[in-house]
Amino acid sequence: MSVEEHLNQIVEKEGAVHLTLLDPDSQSPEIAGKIAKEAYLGGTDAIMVGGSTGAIGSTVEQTVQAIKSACDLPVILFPGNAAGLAPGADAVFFMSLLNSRDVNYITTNQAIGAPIVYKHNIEPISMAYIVIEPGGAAGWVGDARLIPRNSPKLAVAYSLAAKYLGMHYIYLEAGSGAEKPVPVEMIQAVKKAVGKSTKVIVGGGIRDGNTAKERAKAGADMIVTGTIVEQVDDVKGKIEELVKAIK
Ligand code: 1GP
Repeated sequence: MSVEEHLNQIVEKEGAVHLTLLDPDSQSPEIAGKIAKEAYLGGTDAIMVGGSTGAIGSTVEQTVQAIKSACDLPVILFPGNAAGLAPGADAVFFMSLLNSRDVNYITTNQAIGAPIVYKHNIEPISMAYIVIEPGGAAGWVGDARLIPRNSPKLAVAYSLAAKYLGMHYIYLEAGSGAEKPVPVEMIQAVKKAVGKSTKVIVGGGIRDGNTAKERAKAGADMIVTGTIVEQVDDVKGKIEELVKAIK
């Protein structure tokens, strides 16, 4: 079964998927492996590996290897650009930053990266990346025309465009460590418009079970947490809290 089928099956059976994001630039591969194992024990469904700055080349490859040796979870690359691709991962969120002003983040890195994905036989999962205020480093690096928090209509417009372009997943990103996560009203509006078959991923600034639960109830099929998992001492306990809240 492909990683995409596996994730979609979890959405069908359990309600929502929890994804743990590890930025190879934030810790050594060894520590990343340890965090991934705790996250696995806490019930996360897959590990995403990537970041906007510094997550490139051998750093990514070694982090992927360490996570693969530490647990059996699918490892999905979440590259900031083509340099964030590395062999050994099960899948890649093959994404286009739809509301970027910079063609590099819409199609150029995709063209540079596609032959690498092909060569290493990494499963591509087609995804629209839509950056919402405040946007964080992802918004800055990707030169995004940030979607205002109070404009669900614009998020819906981009999401429908993504669906009509054939993308399977839509990632609503508030930016890593965002003070406020993507608003519930925006998630509701996007999910209502794109329907069941297009999966909605939400991330950025989600730190506790309640915040995750509200977003899953609003229609998020997958919840991503990164910063909080890298910060807490009790990774397993934190993941259990988040997973229990959204399943
Ligand atoms: C960032 O959405 C992800 O790309 C995760 O955000 O680090 O705030 O959990 P956090």
